[in-house]
Amino acid sequence: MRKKLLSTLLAAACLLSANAQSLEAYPSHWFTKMQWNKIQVIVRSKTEQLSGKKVSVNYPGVKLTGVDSFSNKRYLALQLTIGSSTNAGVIPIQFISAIDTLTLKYVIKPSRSGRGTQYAQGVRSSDLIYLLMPDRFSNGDPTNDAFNNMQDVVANRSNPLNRHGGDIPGVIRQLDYLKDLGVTTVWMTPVNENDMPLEKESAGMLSGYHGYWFTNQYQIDPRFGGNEAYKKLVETAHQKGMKIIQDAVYNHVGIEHWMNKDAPALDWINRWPGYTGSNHKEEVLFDPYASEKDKKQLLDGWFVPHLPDVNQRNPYVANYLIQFAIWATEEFGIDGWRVDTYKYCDEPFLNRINTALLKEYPSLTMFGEAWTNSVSGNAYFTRNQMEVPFKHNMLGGVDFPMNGAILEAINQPEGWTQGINRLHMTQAQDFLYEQPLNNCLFLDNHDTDRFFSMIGEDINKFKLGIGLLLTLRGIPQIYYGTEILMKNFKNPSDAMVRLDFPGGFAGDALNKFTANGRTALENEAFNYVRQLAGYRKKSLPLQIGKTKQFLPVNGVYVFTRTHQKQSVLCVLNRSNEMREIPFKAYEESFTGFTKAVDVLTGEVVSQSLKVGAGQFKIFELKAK
Ligand SMILES: [Ca+2]
Ligand SMILES: [Ca+2]
Repeated sequence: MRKKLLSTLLAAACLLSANAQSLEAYPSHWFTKMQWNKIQVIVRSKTEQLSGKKVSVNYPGVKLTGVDSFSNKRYLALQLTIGSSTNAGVIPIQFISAIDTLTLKYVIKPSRSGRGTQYAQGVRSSDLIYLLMPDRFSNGDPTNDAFNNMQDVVANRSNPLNRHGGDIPGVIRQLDYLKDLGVTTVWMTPVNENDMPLEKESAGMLSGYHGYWFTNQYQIDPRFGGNEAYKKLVETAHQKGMKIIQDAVYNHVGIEHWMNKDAPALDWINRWPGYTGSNHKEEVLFDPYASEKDKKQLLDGWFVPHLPDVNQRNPYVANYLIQFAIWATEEFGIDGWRVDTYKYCDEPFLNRINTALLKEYPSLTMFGEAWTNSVSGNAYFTRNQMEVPFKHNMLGGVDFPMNGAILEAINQPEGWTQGINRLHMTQAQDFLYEQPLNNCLFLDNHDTDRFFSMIGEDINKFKLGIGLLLTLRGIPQIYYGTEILMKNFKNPSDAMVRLDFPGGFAGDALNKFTANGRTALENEAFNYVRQLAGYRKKSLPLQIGKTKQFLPVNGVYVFTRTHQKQSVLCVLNRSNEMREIPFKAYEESFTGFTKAVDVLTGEVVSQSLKVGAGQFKIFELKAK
C-alpha cells in the first residue's frame, strides 16, 4: 500500500516537473476557418525524448491524423486537422509514457476579419514602397537596444557593423513622415529574431542588424520590439491607409537556428562533406546546356558559412515554411511579401508556397529577389511568356535589369545600345513577362551603392531618376534616405549604404525628418519626390496605364502611359541642347490632344513640347 502511494506520488511529481519543462511548437498556434486546415505541428523538447510517447488530442473538431518521429527523438511532427466549425480555444495535447505525461497547451485563435480589404490586401503598381532597415531608421525605444540574454549584446552606433538600436516603435513614430512623402507601403528588411553572435565577414565582425539571419521565424526580434510592436505597426499603418510588406527568407537560416544546431534530422539542411558555398549563378536553372553539378551547387550550396542552406525538398521543412508564411500573414495582418534569395530555393517548393499563400489570401501579392541582370533571367523567376522546362508562378520580381537600364540612361551618353537606348531595349523585352506591372522598380536598395552617389551627387540627375522611377511601369520602391540625398558606396562594406537616418536617434545633431533639419538641396530633393509621388497617386495612367515607347532620337527618349482616355507623356532629354518636339509626333498615343500640362509646374503648352538639356518632363495630355 505504502509502495503504491509512493509510486503515485512519484508519478505526480514527475508529471509536475515534466509539465514545467517547456515544449516548443511550430507553428506556435493556428487559427480557425483557414483554408490551410491540415497543419503540421513540429513539437520540440530541449531535454526529453518525445518519440515513443503516446499522443492524445481531445478537442471538439480537431483530429490527430498522424504522429511522425525523427532521428532526433526530442521532436515529433503532429498532423492535425482543424474542422471548419472548430471553435477557438486551447487544445491540451498530451504526450504520455509509462513514467510521465507532458502537456502542450496549443492555442487556436479566431482568424482575422477583413481578409483582402483590411489586411492581405496586396501591394500593386498603384503603390509606392519605402524600403527601410529598422535598425538604422529610427529608435523609438532605447530600452530594447540590447539584451544580456542574447548572443550579441552590443548596441553601438559608432561601429557601422554593430546594431544601432533602431526599432519598430521608431518606424511607427515616422509613419506620418512617410505618408507625407507619398509612401503607401513600408517594406522593412526582416524583423524576425536573429539571435546570432557577431559573425566574421570580409568587412569585419558583423552583427545581424540587417535581419537576414533567422533563428526563430515565429518571434519578432525583441530588439525591434517583439511581436506586439510589429502588430501595432501593422495596425497603425492600416489605420493611416498604409500597407506593410514582410521580407521572407526561405533559403537559409542563421547557424544558431535549431533547424541546424539541434536538427530534427540531418536532412533538414543541405549538408556537404566540406563547406560548399553557392555559385550564385542563376543561369544554371534555365541554361539549356547547364551541368547538374552546377545546378546543385547553386541550389544547395550555402549562401555564406554562417547561413545553413535549408532543404525545401524535405516535406516537413516545406510544410514548416509554408505554414510560417501563412501564419505570419494571419498573425500580424501584413499585406504582401518580398522573398529574399529567390533563385537559391527549390523551384517546385517556391511554386507550392506561392500557391498556398494565394489560395489562402487571393488579394495578397509577393515579389521575389532573384537578383539577375538579364530580363530573360528575371522573367524566368516570375510568371512569364516563355517556353521553359520549369514555369515559375511568382507574381513579380525585384527589377534589377530595369535598375541597371535606368542608371545607364541617366549616366551614360547615347549609343546604339548604350544610354537611353539601353533603357528602351530593356523595356522592349517586357514581352517575356506575363505582367511587368508586378515588378518592383528601384533606383537603389540595401544591397547596392546609394543612388545619389552613383549619379555623382547631381541633383538634376536625381530628378531624372526619381522621374523615371515614378513614371515607368512597375511598383516603385524608394530606399530610406534616398529622398534626403543620403549617399555612399558599398566601400568598405554594405554598412556604408545603411547608415542611420539623421534624426532617428536621440542626440542626433540634425533631424532630417523635418524640413528645418534638411538643407535647401535636401528639401529640393524631398519636395520633388513628394510632389511627383502625390501626382502619381492620382494618375491611373502612371499606376496601371499601358506603356508606349518611341525609339530614342537625338538624345531624347519619349514614352507614354495611357489608361482609357487619359494619357501622360514623359520626355527624357539626355542631349546637350533644348529639344522642341511637335505634338503630332506622338498623336498615336492620344488622338487629337491639343494641349499638354507640365504636371510639376502646371504650365500649359500647345503644339510643341520644349524640354531643356538634361531634363525630364512629364506632361498630361488634354483634348482641349
Ligand atoms: Ca531601440
Ligand atoms: Ca538553397
